Amino acid sequence: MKRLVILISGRGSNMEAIVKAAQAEGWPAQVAAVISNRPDAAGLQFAARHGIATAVVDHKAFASREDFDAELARVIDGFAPDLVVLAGFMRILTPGFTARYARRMLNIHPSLLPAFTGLHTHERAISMGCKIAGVTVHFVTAELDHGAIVIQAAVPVLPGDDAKALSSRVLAAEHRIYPQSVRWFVEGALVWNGEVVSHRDGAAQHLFLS
Ligand code: NHR
Ligand code: GAR
Repeated sequence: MKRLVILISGRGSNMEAIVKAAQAEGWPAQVAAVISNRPDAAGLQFAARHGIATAVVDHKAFASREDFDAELARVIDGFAPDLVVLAGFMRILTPGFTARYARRMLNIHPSLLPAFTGLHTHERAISMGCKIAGVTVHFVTAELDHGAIVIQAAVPVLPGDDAKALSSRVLAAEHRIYPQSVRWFVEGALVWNGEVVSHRDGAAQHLFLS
């Protein structure tokens, strides 16, 4: 059994999608813990209700990002994960932390990378007049939103969309591609060619939703 630790900061709907898919599809994996940097993250309650260990490492209690990341790593390592999953986790991680989990930490970012790294992706895509938006699952490296891409999903930007409407269309895609990406990792189906990740059997690493 592979062990997963999922990091959240809020609602946790991607974490929920992964927990449910792992159970329903009988993955060779278990969610060992859900960890939040915010004590009030709603997703902690879902995890606790499902018998998953939870922990809070409150970034406000630390004087520096290095101190926060050191404690976060100590708590994560207590659960001995094979994979760390960032699911709406909202703190930028230091290079020491990303190096520790190199090639075993995934993130979901709500844009079609390399467009719109960072925050407020939906507002920015709409204000740029983008006609297609989407979401990317990628491995985490020191450079924000730049690691190897596992799956991308595209959705239309429709006339009259605001950030809320676009984000809910993108979120439906997130709930499909994040469980799929984690499943591929735990099955050992992802292969590295230099800095690029592909699926062992050539499965489609894209999804188009209308
Ligand atoms: N850290 C590294 N080094 N590399 C990545 O690719 C990371 C990362 C940490 C988080 C997720 C993320 C995203 O998908 C992520 C990827 C937060 C911020 C941010 O600016 C940026 C990117 C991401 C998450 N955070 C503010 C900060 O000062 C706080 C914002 C808040 O609390 O609301 O850390 O885009
Ligand atoms: C998701 O849309 C995720 O892509 C995004 O935050 C939301 C979290 O939702 N992540 C980022 O913006 C990272 N900067 P969730 O807590 O319900 O999974």
